[in-house]
Amino acid sequence: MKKSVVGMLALTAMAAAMGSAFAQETAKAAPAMTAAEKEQAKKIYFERCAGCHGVLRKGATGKNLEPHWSKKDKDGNVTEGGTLKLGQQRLEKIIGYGTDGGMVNFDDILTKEEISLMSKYIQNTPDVPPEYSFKDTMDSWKVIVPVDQRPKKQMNTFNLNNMFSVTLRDTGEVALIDGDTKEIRSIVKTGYAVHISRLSASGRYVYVIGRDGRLSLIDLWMEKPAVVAEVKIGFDARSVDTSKFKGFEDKYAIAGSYWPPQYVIMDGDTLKPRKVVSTRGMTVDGEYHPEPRVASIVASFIKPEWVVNIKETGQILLVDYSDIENLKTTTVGSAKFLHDGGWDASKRYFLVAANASNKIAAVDTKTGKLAALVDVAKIPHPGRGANFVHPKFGPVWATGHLGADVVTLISTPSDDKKFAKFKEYNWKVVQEMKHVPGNLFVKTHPKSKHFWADSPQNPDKDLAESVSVWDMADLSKPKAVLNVAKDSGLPPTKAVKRAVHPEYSADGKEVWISLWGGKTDQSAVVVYDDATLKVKKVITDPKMITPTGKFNVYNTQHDIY
Ligand code: DHE
Repeated sequence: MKKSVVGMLALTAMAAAMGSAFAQETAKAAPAMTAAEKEQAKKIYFERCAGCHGVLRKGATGKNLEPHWSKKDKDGNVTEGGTLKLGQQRLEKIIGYGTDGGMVNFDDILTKEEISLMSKYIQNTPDVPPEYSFKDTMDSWKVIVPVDQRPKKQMNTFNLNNMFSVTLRDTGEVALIDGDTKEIRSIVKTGYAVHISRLSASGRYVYVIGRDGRLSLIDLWMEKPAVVAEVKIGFDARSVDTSKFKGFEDKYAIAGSYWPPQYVIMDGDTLKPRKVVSTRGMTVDGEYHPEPRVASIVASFIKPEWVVNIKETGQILLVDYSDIENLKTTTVGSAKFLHDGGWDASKRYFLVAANASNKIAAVDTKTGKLAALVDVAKIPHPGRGANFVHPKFGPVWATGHLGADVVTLISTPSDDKKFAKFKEYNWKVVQEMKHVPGNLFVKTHPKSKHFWADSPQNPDKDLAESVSVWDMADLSKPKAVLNVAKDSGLPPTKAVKRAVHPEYSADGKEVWISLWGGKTDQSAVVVYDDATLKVKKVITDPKMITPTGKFNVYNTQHDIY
């Protein structure tokens, strides 16, 4: 007993000494900042940096940004240092001009003073933001139109199947655009830098998640669709989906939070919080991680289950929602860092990018096991990916890459006898189609003969403003490159108008591309005829500010891609 008290005292003294040595080192080396400067930098960090580097700055898609971090080789020699080692000048250069490793340049987004401020900020020890409890979630919950006061049938004449929910990123809104007439039917206030929209199984409700964790529920049956319920599920979020298995249609919603690292299960028609589950725990390498963020979430059609992909741990969770009081979860280890993904054509396998490992993980939702870990080119970024039948290799799922000049085609299994001869290719990369780096999203449609890929993160302005289109019947034919900015007829601007996120109309005959311009520039959604690749309509409006993701109701409801 005595010994252990002495031991504890010794440990406490050691910790205090270490703590003060650490504090002295930080205080000595980290540039001083006023409280106002820290507040300003904290806001910029949340808005611009946390998505890739993490709130605690342990790194994911982006590098570790802790002041004292270091990477050692097998002989124990330090090969890379933290932000204190990099120092003010080097950090300013990295933030301003970007790196070959994939860090984008911020010299056209942040001022010189802001770049200097951020360089100072990241040499200081990261702040740990507060937690967010079930009670906090509950306190934020608002039902704006109670269920019994909502329409009993569709009160408008829109073809709801072909509505598009379009993210207006910088205004924190979504535009609901009629796919048939191309008219904006409603602009709805949602969360900050709104990220994605998903549909309820019935197609009636749209769920929109903002980066600030605000989840908005829109009722498409109203004469003018509007938000009927809201809840804040955390401080920083990216993903949402609904229960789609037979018998559970429109019953539940689930939203994933980046900070705090947790997911929230809610009632589907009111967003009443039902359960909060933390995702903190061990990585696939067996190390504890304090910030394992919830990346993509998708609802299974073959089981009452969500596939919840945890970025930092590389664990894929299969969350069974048939009894949420006694929640059962299967944990499938894959690789780091999980990001976005989509179903194969059979909707049995979910394929997700482990982007820092340059791998695609495929989980078999029928058996609840990992089906494959496929090595692919640098930084896969599929969006939801794209499925088609390759003339030589049968059913394939495609992913683009942020860091490589190819689109990768992976053979996927099928129970259809006519595809039995392609079994030998399953889970192999069967082809890499030549593209350009900086690709974020790929898309096709079961009724289309074309395959579309954007390249909005390419440093070349022309390429960032263009999309590429392949003829799937003959992939050896040169791809068509369409300059969407020029095709839009909008006046040229110094700021890049990034052509981003191809999305099909419900009938698979049109492809909608966002032109994501500067906040004060005129932006547009350009609609192409998929058969002729000619512009059919340029949807533009002073309110159309920074459009990015577009979610066609029917295709999103049924996961058609
Ligand atoms: Fe996204 C999907 C995270 C930046 C547009 N984005 C996703 C998903 C995740 C994610 C986890 C998958 C959600 C799902 O399926 O449940 N995105 C992140 C980031 O962490 C990141 C890299 C940095 C950040 O700070 O947010 C980031 N994303 C962007 C953008 O800058 C984009 C291009 C423009 C924008 O609107 O912000 C963007 N992300 C999108 C879109 C989807 C998406 C359009 C949905 C694709 C789909 O077809 O389903």
